Amino acid sequence: MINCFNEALVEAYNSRKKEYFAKIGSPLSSENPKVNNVVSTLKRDGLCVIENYFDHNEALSLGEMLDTWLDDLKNEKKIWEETIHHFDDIGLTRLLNAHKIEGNIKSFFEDPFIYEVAKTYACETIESRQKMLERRKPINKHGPADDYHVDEGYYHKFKAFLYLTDVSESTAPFDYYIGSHEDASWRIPKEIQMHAWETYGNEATFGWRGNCFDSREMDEIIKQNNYEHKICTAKAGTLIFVDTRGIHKATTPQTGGRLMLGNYFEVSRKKLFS
Ligand SMILES: O=C(O)CCC(=O)C(=O)O
Ligand SMILES: [Fe+2]
Repeated sequence: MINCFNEALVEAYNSRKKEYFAKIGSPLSSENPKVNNVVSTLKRDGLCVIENYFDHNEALSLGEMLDTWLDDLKNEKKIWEETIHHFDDIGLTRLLNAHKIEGNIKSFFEDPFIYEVAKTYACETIESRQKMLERRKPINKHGPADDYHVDEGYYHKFKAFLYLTDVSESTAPFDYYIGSHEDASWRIPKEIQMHAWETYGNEATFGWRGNCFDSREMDEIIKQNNYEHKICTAKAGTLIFVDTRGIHKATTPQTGGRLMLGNYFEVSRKKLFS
């Protein structure tokens, strides 16, 4: 295994990070007060929850319709050339490029408010890179995202989730530590490990990307930083904006499933660095 803290590696990580922030450009300056309100909450907390963004009943019936549709597709591997990912062992179904579903779903993925928030919060070069319909069934199996992790170290990763079911503590709420998106000393070794993983690959780092936290690490980080724990229980129609560079996890559903749409934003590394 490579030594993550050798000087050359740390230097390469520092210069890549510097280059990233030099290249991404500035955030958009929005004139919309609603956008600016969301963005200031996001800057402070890393999370902003907007209840009733979609009408509750409409969101519920959309969720029910999609639930039946996904049941009908349970043996299909593809729909309109798109792969349907069935992770039956953890009760997870994912359909990428879900904007191809006409109507309210397509409009959610094209919603200019969401794009403006992403660009004002992060930078103008951030793009929607994944548009996902996701369902989690309550089969009581722990999934890989059910442990605390960050999606990225310093690379922007920003998500807009729309719940299409009422989400309680036992039906897979999104779980986040408020304020953990900010710079802090615990991030640095994680970022260096992720840099090593990206540079040398799985083999060199024994498959350990370094973005997850065990309970001992979590206890230490929470104690030192005093982050507030937020479990996002909310009704269907709730929109959640989140900077997933902060510490978060999914929750294993117990009593019922969860359906949601997720628009995932990133700055393309390929465009920046090649
Ligand atoms: O499904 C969830 O609640 C969150 C999953 C997650 O870790 C993510 O979207 O980054
Ligand atoms: Fe995540």
